[in-house]
Amino acid sequence: MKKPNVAILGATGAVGQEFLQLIAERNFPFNELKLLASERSAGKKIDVLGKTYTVEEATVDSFKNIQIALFAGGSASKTFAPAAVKHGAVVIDNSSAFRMDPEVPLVVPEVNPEALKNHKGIIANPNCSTIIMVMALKPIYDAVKIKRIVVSTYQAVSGAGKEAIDELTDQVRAISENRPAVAKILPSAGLPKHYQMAFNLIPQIDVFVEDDYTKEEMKMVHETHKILGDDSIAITATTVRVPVYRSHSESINLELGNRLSPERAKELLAAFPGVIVEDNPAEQIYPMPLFTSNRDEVFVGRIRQDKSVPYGLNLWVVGDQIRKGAALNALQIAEYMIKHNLV
Ligand code: 3JN
Repeated sequence: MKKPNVAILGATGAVGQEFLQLIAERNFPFNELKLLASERSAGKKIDVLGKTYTVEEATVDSFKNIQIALFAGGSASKTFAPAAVKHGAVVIDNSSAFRMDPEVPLVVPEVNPEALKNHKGIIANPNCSTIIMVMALKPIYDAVKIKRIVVSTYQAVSGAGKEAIDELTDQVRAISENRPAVAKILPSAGLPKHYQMAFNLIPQIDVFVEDDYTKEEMKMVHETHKILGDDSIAITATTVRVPVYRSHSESINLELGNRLSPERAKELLAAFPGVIVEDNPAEQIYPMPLFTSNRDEVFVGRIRQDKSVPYGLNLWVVGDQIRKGAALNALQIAEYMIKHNLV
């Protein structure tokens, strides 16, 4: 196809800004670029590749003559995705609005690109914690299947937005200056109670839903089933906010369908596109969020046998949740669709 006209909805937020950075970095092909946001951000000027763009207020008519619409996430997706599709655009949406819709592909390009084939206009980008986990699971799943997953996450504050980043900074500064730390945002802005994030962990991400699990935990369960196309995997998740700015980490315990040595697991992971194995206990080499931020790949280390069950394996997985967990994955979907004439 000729170069697409691209619209970015939510261009001024963290994921929107990452889209723009990646479009420049990756030389993403586009003809026209339209930056859209809510009324509040309309009029802002943003430079992309040496050209200044003015952010426009998104309306249902913003998507006329757009071939690819990248949605940064949030509640606007529900309104604007059907409108964009009506105008003939393909929407790649970062929100959870359409993820579990059976008509909507939920895609990580390295894992299940085949799901894109029969799309109906909307493609869903999975939740960031899910993307980072399935990148490490896929090569193992293909080799020996997976019977059960026990995952605990250590999620950076940037996953909760810019206000949460500022809150952590303000709290650290206040505490170091012997002033009281103010908590108004975390675990989540709309909740009745807020807790100090600095020097603390908060075992709640998003609201509580079924059986005292959080919504984030249940997203990891349902989305992993859909992406791997296997509902028989037993999955349980605990999602935790940690005082880290960027990059989510995950401790993943697996019960496999067959024997797989840690050495073979390392080989399979190292050969998987988009994964880097960082694992050398003798040299104290393992992934850490401070060093994986602004990187495209998902990093896996601490790969070792879990001897408490017949075929157990432990992994420590870290990835930049704004890149691979959001904007990069969505852009890779767009690149794949352009390459395979699916737009
Ligand atoms: O908290 C995090 O680290 C990730 C947050 C994800 C998120 C936050 C608000 C709404 C999502 C998501 O992508 O699942 C959504 C949503 O679209 O439901």
